[in-house]
Amino acid sequence: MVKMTEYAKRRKQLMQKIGSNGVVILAAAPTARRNGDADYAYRQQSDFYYLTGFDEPEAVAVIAPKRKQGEFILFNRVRDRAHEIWDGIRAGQEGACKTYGADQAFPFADLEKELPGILEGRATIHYALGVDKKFDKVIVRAMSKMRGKIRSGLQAPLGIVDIADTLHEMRLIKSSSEIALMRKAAEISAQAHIRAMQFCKPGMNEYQLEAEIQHEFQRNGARTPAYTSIVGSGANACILHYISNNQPIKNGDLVLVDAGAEYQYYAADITRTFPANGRFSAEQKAIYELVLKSQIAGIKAVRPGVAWPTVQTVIVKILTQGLIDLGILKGRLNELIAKEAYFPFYMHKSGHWLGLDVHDAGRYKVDGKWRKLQPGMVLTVEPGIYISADIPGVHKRWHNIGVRIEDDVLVTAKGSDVLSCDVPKTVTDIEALMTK
Ligand SMILES: [Mn+2]
Repeated sequence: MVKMTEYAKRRKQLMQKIGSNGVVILAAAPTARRNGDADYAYRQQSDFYYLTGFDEPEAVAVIAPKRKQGEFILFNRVRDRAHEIWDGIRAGQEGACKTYGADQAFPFADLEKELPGILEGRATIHYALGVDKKFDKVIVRAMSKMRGKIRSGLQAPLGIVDIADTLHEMRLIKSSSEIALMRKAAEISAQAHIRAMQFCKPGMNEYQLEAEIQHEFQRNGARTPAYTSIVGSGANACILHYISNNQPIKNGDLVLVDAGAEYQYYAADITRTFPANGRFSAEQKAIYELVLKSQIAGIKAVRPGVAWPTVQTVIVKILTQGLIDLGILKGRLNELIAKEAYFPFYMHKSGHWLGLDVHDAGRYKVDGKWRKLQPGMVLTVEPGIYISADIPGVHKRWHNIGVRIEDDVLVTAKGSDVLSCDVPKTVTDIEALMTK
């Protein structure tokens, strides 16, 4: 659990970053209607949650440093018995202050009335423009309303600054309580992958394996996956974002499972690839061990001070050399790397930041330069090789072998810590687990 005091600390830190003439405005995620009057389960917007811990819809958080009436202002739903009977208890304005530490709370309906007054005298609004189009208009209306009153001495904000410059830089470095939650999310996800390997049998459908994964997530308190699980067998393993998960798993197929739980808002993102029948064929094993070798080397490259793309460079070199050794690519290593000959087989990056979002906030380049890794960052390392049958010039014994291996890696002072290390990934360990 992240304590309320930590949210307050984050707001303090953010206020120091933006200075006393800035103001932060965050809108809660809208509720998503599934159909008729049935909603999807509500999930708060990650920036909003990171600063408030508040998980109700129809809310706006404003953080205004040095504001006399209070620096943390929450606009949220009023308590209303009729709605609460149907949808559950609301914090209301009293709860916003008592439970969530707001200095001031207003009914959500008062937002447009109160906002210009709060923005007065602030030079810059720190805001994620373009994410919530409807709310963008609220901000623009408040700003133009204030501009109309400039002649009467009112000071209107001059501009909008992307929240990525401030808040997202904070989100990139995880606190110890965040790391604990991410470790838990990874542990639950690891158990789900182990269960998938144990339950997998040729003749099952992909969705049945997905159900085993979901079962393990949910019984451990992770109600939803952090993203739609990918369970792709045979040729489907070569489709990067395959989520249909509705084909029968055939004997001799490889199964690629990319699935991670969301636990108390934090994501895990793990991929494993295993043989449907528990035994790798010679070709599957060759590709698998190549991907694994590159993944282990990629993880080894993760440590403070290393530029983020170094991980990719390490992976690309090993994969390209391996494809030469297997006779799939022909030519000299450096030339093949230079012309990206590996690209038809490995067409994505080495990974991404991980946190409240599966593709988490934080820039990859700062001032035009690739970012260097720092302790507290969490990133995925996920090389793959995908040999679809339509790549020209590849012998058909390699066809439809799709392998990706992905782990969640925390950068530590000394190097790294693999949060998702509980899932087996060597050929021997996977075969042992599956044929037990
Ligand atoms: Mn990933």
